[in-house]
Amino acid sequence: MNKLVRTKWRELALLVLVPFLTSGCGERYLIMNAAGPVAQIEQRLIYTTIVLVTIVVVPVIILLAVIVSRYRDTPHNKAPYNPEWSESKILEIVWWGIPIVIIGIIGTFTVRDTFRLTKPPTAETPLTIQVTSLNWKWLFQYPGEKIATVNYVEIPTNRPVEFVLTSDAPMNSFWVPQLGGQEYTMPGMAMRLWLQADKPGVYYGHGANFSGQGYAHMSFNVIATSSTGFHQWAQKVKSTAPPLTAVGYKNLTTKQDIVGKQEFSSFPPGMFEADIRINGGMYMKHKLTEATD
Ligand SMILES: [Cu+2]
Repeated sequence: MNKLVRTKWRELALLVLVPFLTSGCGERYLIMNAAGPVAQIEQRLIYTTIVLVTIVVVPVIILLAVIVSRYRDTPHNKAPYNPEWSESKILEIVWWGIPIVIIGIIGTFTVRDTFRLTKPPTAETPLTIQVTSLNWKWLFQYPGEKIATVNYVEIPTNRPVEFVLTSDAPMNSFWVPQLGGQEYTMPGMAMRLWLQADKPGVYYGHGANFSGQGYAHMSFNVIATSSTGFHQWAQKVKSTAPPLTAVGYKNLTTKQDIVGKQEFSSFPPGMFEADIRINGGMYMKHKLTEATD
């Protein structure tokens, strides 16, 4: 090996090793740092799938290497050569049977968890938050507290939150990796996503669907605090923030601005439902949980 090639190999090794060794398995991998029951169920499903898929993938890769090295065309190859061979019942059973069983197991777990997550994760009284994706911001309305926020959302811990999602702009997707999987926001439709935070903290959220120019700025924080902290915060917004008027909402939807955090002490009643109707759609078929609080 000449010197140049050796240097190249060393560089390549560093390139692969440094990010691998310095990243650890820490906070950076949000999806593997579940902070609530929904994300925990999904994380378990991901691990189960990884294990089951490994049962197929690893032997196949090993077999590939073995076959390539054993049967390759070299002058003194001693590998058996059997041109009349046509079938093997045992092999057919192995390579059809094992994948079928594995797909069956993954499918069973996936269906079970999918149905489980369409319901509130725990028995506590849920909190409803209506979410609208706009160009290039997120609007959150609290029908129970009658307050609204832009680009951040505060929730109580240990209580299921029912996010009802729509869009008054291109389709987007609402995703808070540490709390659970994503759900689409679509104009004229109301979609439902149950999430819950077990630990107080600030959780990163982002639009998970490319929706155009300002998409990169569509991130928001989910701030989870105790029940008392949440009520104090709601009271503070109620008493200090300006109201969101119909004109103000129109500005939010029509102006394609990138804005920071905002909060509002009130909003025009029925705005969320009207927004879905205006976009030619219908409200969720299933009755929403009564807004409590
Ligand atoms: Cu749809």
